[in-house]
Amino acid sequence: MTRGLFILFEGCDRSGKTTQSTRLVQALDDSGIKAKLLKFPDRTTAIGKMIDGYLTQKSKLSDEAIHLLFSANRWEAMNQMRADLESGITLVVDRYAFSGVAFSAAKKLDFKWCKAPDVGLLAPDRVFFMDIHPDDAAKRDGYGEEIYEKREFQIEVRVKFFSMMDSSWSVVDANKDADEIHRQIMVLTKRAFKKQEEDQSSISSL
Ligand code: 2DT
Repeated sequence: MTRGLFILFEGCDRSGKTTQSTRLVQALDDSGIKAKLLKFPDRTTAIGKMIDGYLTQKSKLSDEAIHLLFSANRWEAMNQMRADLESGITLVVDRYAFSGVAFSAAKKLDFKWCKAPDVGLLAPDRVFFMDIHPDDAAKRDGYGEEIYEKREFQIEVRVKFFSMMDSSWSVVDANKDADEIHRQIMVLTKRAFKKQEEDQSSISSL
């Protein structure tokens, strides 16, 4: 049994992550590859509901406390994610630990401190960074409804994302047409499957 791949979409708000991750899962399903879409924060759990209250500005939490809740929200999904990957299901994930670090470090929390609670989480095989300048994102529908959707802050978040990139990341121009982006992501995803077929690498950790 070959394991599934862990494919992650990261990016600033309104960069099209949700649209593209949904389309990727559909396309994988259509081509006979079992795939599941996950989103962080998962607002359906008890921890996720606390996060949702904070994001929609119904409740207040310290920067440190919300950071740890975001991390705990990933940890509570870990056993299921591992089981899925081991059973051959590919996981397409909309935001993860890099969002956790980028958003909290943009609030000036210590970078190393921000990374610490996520150490040991499953690591993605490929990361697609949906890159859009915050000025362009601000023109998209619904922008500004949540706590972090402010221009200066998003610019800082984008810088933090760039500081965490390594060779497993691909920067995707999120200003392009959605169909064109989807085609590019399919090419990169097929390449990732081919590489996994050759390397047979096991799931690694952050
Ligand atoms: P969505 O708009 O994608 O639901 O994200 N965030 C997210 C953090 O600050 N830390 C995290 O660990 C994660 C996963 C990014 C909601 C907002 O929550 C931010 C935007």
